[in-house]
Amino acid sequence: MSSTPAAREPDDRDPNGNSSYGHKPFKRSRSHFADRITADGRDGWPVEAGRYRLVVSRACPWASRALVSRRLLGLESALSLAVADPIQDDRSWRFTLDEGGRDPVLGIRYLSEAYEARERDHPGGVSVPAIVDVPSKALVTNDYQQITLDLATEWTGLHRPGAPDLYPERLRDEIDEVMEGIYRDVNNGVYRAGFAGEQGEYEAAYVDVFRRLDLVSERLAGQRYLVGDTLTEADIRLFTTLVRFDAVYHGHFKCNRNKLTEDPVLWAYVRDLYQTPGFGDTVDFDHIKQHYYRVHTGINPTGIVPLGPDLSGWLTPHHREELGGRPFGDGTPPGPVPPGEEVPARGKP
Ligand SMILES: N[C@@H](CCC(=O)N[C@@H](CS)C(=O)NCC(=O)O)C(=O)O
Repeated sequence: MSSTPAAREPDDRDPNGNSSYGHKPFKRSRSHFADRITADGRDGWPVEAGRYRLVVSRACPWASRALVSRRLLGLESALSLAVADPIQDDRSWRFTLDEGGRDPVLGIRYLSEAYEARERDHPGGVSVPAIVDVPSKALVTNDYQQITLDLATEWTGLHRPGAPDLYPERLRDEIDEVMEGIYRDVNNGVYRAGFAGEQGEYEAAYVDVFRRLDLVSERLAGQRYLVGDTLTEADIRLFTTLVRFDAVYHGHFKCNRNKLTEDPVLWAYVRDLYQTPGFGDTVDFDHIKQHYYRVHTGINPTGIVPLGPDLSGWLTPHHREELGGRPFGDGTPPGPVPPGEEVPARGKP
């Protein structure tokens, strides 16, 4: 098995991903815990079925990448899932959706307990996605840029039969290049706009967001997926921002030149992905809206959560199959969502 080089790390990352008010530009710093779970276990964390627990919030775009990858690759039984309450309190992500307010596998009430088990008084915030070692209940990694690449390339021994190759070796340079621009201007660009502390900073981010979306829209006008003719990591990373666009980035983050539904190419593209097993079945629009509008009180002081947008369009025909493309390459779509992991009706169109 070939080993994956560490992902190129953007230089502007922040452990919290959230708050940067005032006049300091929004910055993301590097992940603090960047150990990797690999086939050869070189960081001390070998890939092993049942050993690790993926902790996510369905609200979070970075965590949602891992949710989609895990489904597409069929890793649900090998890597169990904990879903945090979309509303953090002053101790951050908590398991109040679970009975007794405790994660049933780790037995903890707060994700911070796993961070503390790994490193007492660790600097930096508590963020999702996080992968926790079940036997020691200690955090292994919160490196959201690397987690999905490792699921695709290091966890292959546990992939389902028919799993797609989400990071094919021959396309890696192109995938990395496309993802770099999308990360800077779109994935992180919407945050730079939303958390801007001054007018110029906001305007620069807004311009970056829509310039990149225009480029991506042009690229996707004639091809079904971002790179090659199958789904790749690049599509996953674009999807998790696009699926949130009209619900939170357009209003709450002021990325409002147009709604996604007003760009016929991107709207059809994101619907195509949403309707592909493994993508839409991980998305909870209720968690997304509750988190952004209630947690970011600096930009939405009333905490009022909007009722819209109307979600009924998400299931309408997209006609993208007319562009060709083979979503899963020589593989097959994933099976149904495992029992207990279904998104509740109020989070779906
Ligand atoms: N902080 C992560 C990126 C992921 C991230 O920013 N996640 C957000 C949620 S979307 C988070 O957990 N923020 C901490 C908080 O809100 O308390 C990293 O830099 O590695």
